[in-house]
Amino acid sequence: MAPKKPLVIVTRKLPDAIETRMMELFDARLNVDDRAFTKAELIEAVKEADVLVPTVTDRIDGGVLSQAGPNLRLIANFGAGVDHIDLATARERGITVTNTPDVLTEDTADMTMALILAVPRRLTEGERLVRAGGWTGWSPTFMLGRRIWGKRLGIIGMGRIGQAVARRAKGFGLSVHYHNRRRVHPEIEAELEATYWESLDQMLARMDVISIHCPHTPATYHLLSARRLKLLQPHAYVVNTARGNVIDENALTRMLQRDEIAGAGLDVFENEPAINPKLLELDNVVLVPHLGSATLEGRTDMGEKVLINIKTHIDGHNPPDRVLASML
Ligand code: 8YV
Repeated sequence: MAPKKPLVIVTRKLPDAIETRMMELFDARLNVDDRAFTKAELIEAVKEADVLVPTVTDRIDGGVLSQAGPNLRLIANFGAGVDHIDLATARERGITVTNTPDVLTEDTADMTMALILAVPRRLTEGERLVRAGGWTGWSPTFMLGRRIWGKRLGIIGMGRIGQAVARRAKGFGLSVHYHNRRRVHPEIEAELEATYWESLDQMLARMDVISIHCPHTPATYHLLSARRLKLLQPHAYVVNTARGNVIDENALTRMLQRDEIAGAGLDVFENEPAINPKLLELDNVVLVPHLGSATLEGRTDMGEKVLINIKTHIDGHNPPDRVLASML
């Protein structure tokens, strides 16, 4: 008799090719309706599953994990960020957590670059005007934005995505500056012609555009606090494709309302899908519904990573993308 296949519970609808392979390899329970699990449903899932495949929309906190059944040995997250999972409790309970790094780097960097261009060049503001029938014709002083070429970009978090953004930014004539826990390898710094700032405060005060690429951890919660946001120059732009909680969204909104900074491009928010309603009223912001990695190729590659992590774990090996609580 063939050995029993492990029960893999997937909390959201994944690309078809990934779901089909899940069905072939495992006793997979899919969510074809794509309705987010309630807390009670998550608890039921961790009680039963051998492997849970959650996404950013599932809060796998201590309350959920404390109810996990003895079979749950792996949480194979669909996504790179794991701030929705209580890693310390997972470790205590001997549950391995994996994620999907690398494969979403280029897509997220593209989205970042799109925002770095869209906000100063007033792209969505102009688009709204045209659609509303408000365009009365060209004029030399109509809807002037700000030039990107020759400006300074300050990257917070110079990991894979930060570096991919830096490469693109160089091509657009921005000079690259960064703040990171650790200075990157001198060869990378030389390739990117990047200037390292040990002091985030010092960097913030000197940049034209700030882009966030660090994970959300207890140490980076509101890293851009009201105090730090005030260090920015009034012509500066802020772009965030990392996690909403890294910026104090209310403080940012107040500064945008008062024109204390020039604009913001946001793909992530503190309480997704809720957005501070005052942000919706502002013209100097571009708002995107967490689409950083949302390409068919990216989401399929993320699914492939999930499959590999589950398969290697089930076959008794260390899955390649283990997340350790100590990494954060
Ligand atoms: C994903 C992301 O779409 O990978 C991440 O951390 O923020 C997104 O690109 C999301 O996490 C899927 O769970």
